[in-house]
Amino acid sequence: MVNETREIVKEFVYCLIRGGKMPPILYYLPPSPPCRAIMMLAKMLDMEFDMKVVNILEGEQLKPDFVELNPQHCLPTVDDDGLVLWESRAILAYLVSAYAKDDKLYPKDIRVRALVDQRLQFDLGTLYARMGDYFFGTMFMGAPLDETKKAKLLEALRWFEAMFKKREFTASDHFTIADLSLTVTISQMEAFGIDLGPYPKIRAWFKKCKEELEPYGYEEINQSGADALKGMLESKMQNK
Ligand SMILES: N[C@@H](CCC(=O)N[C@@H](CS)C(=O)NCC(=O)O)C(=O)O
Repeated sequence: MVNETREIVKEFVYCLIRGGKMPPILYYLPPSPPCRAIMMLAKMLDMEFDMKVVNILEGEQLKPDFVELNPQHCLPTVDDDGLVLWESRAILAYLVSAYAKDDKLYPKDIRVRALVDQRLQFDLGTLYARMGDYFFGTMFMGAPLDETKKAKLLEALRWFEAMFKKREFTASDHFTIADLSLTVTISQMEAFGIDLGPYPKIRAWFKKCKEELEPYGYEEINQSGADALKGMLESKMQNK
């Protein structure tokens, strides 16, 4: 009853200040890398979410209500007034398009946007994917680390290094959502112990991205999450 009253008051307040629209709901878990990208973007856009923790370590994402919402049962998931989205990079693009005051983070210029999209997909399908392939089996299940998977990850890092020929950031001369997503990936692999020494261009770009994100929770949201996952990985490796 107390909760119901609280919800009614909340809706009433939103009616008054936002013409009736409730803030989007973000289903998340703080250390999750793709969730960290969304949380930092929310700060950059100064937007509010109704934040709902789903503890995937306890299997909460498999509860029927959540699977009904997102049959793929992954985090982050956003519900914006009935528009339900998952895949963090698609969420980043949507949130900028729907809530940013300009298009700087996801430029409308089709040639720049093409590069932002390519970089985002490189992250999703190659860089983040190869990092996960190398580390996550160990981090979640204590499987032995596989050197052939490490070689694939380092190959992707060399490709990423080679992308910094013309621009300061990955897709443009300014920071975009491609940099945000890739910063989370690079910070996570650095926390896991990948040496960025052989990649000077990645290191220079990474430094600039950290400066860019410093006011938007880089340490509290991103680094603390990266360190938490590093702790999980190390504890599984010690138990070997
Ligand atoms: N490509 C997805 C990855 C989503 C993902 O794998 N999320 C993990 C947490 S980091 C998850 O929800 N795992 C639980 C599950 O899939 O059941 C994205 O960027 O959003």
